[in-house]
Amino acid sequence: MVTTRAMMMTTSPDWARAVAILDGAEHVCLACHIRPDADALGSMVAVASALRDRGQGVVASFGDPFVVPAILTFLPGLELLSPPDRFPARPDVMMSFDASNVDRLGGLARSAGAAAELIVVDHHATNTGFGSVNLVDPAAAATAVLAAELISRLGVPLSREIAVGLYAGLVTDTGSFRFAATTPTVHELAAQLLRAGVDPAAVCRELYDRAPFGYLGMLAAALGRAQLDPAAVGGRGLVWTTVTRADRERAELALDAAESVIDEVRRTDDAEVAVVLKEDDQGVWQVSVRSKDVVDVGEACTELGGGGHARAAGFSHTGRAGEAIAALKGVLDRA
Ligand SMILES: [Mn+2]
Repeated sequence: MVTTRAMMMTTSPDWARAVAILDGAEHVCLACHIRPDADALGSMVAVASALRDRGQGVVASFGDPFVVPAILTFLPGLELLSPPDRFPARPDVMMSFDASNVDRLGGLARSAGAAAELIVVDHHATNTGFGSVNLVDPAAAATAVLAAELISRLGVPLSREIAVGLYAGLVTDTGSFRFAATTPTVHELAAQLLRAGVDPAAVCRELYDRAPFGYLGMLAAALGRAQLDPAAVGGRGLVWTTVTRADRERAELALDAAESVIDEVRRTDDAEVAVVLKEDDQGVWQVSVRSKDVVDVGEACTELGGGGHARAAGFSHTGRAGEAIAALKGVLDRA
C-alpha cells in the first residue's frame, strides 16, 4: 500500500546533483526554518563554514524574528549569519535546512520560490519535496546527519567549528542519544565529530544544563498547573500544562527558555502523550507535543496546521489553551 507520506517524498537524495550545483556556485545562500533549533541552525552554520572553507561566498539567515535562541549562542560560525533583509531576493543557489515545507522558511520563502536552484536538506517524513534537489531522508536521525554527508561529499575536512554545529543538531534531535532514531550510524558520526574536536560535555552543558535562576520559578509555575487526563488518547493518557507570558515576564525570560519544560512533563508514566503550551510574546500558543511508543503526534499536529516527527511535533493556536488541548485530543482519538 502506498501511504500519503511516501507519496510526498519518493526520490532518494540526489547527492551527485547537489555536489555539482555547489561545486559550480560562487555564492551560496543558506536558510533554515524560523525559530531555529539546534539541528536547523547547527546544520546550516556547519555547511556555511564548510563552503566558506572552500573559498565560496555565503549568506546564511532565517526569517524574522531574527534572534538566535540564548542556548544556541555558543555555536561557532554565527558570524556567518546575516539579517533576513540582506538575503538575496533571487539567489542563484539556495539551500534550506530542517524545513519540511517552504512556509517554514517564513520571510525567506519568497527567495526560495525565486531561486534558480534550491537544495533542500531535511529529515521530516512530511517534507513536501519543495527543492529542485531534495536531500531528504526521513530515516536520518537529524538534518545534521545529512549535512555531514554533504560536507563529506564536498571533500571538506571536518573542522572543530563544523563539527560543533553538526554535534549540536545530532545530540538534540536524538534526545542526547536516547530516542529510537539513535542508530549505530548516529554513534559513528558522533565519534567522527568528537575526533574533530567537539567537547561533548561543554556542548551539552550549553544546550541542557544551564538557565538563569528565574527559570526555576517559571518551571515551578508550569509544573504546578500540570493536568493529567488518563482517559485521553484511547485510555493511554495525556498530560499537559502551560507556560504563560506572565510566567516568563516575572523572570524576564524569552520564549526559548520554555523549550525544555516538555522534557520534564513527558516523564509522566501515566501518559503516552505530553503537551506544553507556550504563550509567545504575541499571545499565541506554541504547542509542543511528544509521545513515547505508539502515537504518531506528527500526523496529529500536521492536521492542526503544524508538523514534526512521529514522537515530537508541534502546532500553533490562537485562542484559549483548553481549546488547543480539546482539538488535539479530538484528532488523537480519531487516529
Ligand atoms: Mn531536525
